[in-house]
Amino acid sequence: MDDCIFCKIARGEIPSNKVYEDDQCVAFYDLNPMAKVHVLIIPKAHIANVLDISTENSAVISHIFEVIAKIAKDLGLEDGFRVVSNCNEYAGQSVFHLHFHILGGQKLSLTMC
Ligand code: DGP
Repeated sequence: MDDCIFCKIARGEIPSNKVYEDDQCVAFYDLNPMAKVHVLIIPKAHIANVLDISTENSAVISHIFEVIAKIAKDLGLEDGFRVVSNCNEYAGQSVFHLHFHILGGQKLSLTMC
């Protein structure tokens, strides 16, 4: 996807503050943090949002959750954190490349993300 911001981050064409990267996914700090720790994790392959997850592309989702567990431990979030994926207009999705917000580093209110 030529003009997708997160595809460009995945390809290294736009700089990001990365916390993790492998051949399938990349995780980086959110530009507009909603919590003391706010990391986004994305598949490198373009998937628009949760509605586009299918049998053909879902292997990366379980991989991403394994990586989320690693990142949470690496960043000291064992006391608790939240994983959120906004899907489409009503949820306020603003970047149409599947991403999971990892929010933590503090006690989270129920309204955060
Ligand atoms: P959502 O509303 O769920 O689509 O969240 C998109 C998030 O992406 C939002 O919290 C801000 C973040 N974001 C948008 N553009 C960039 C960028 O270029 N770099 C980084 N690091 N984050 C971005």
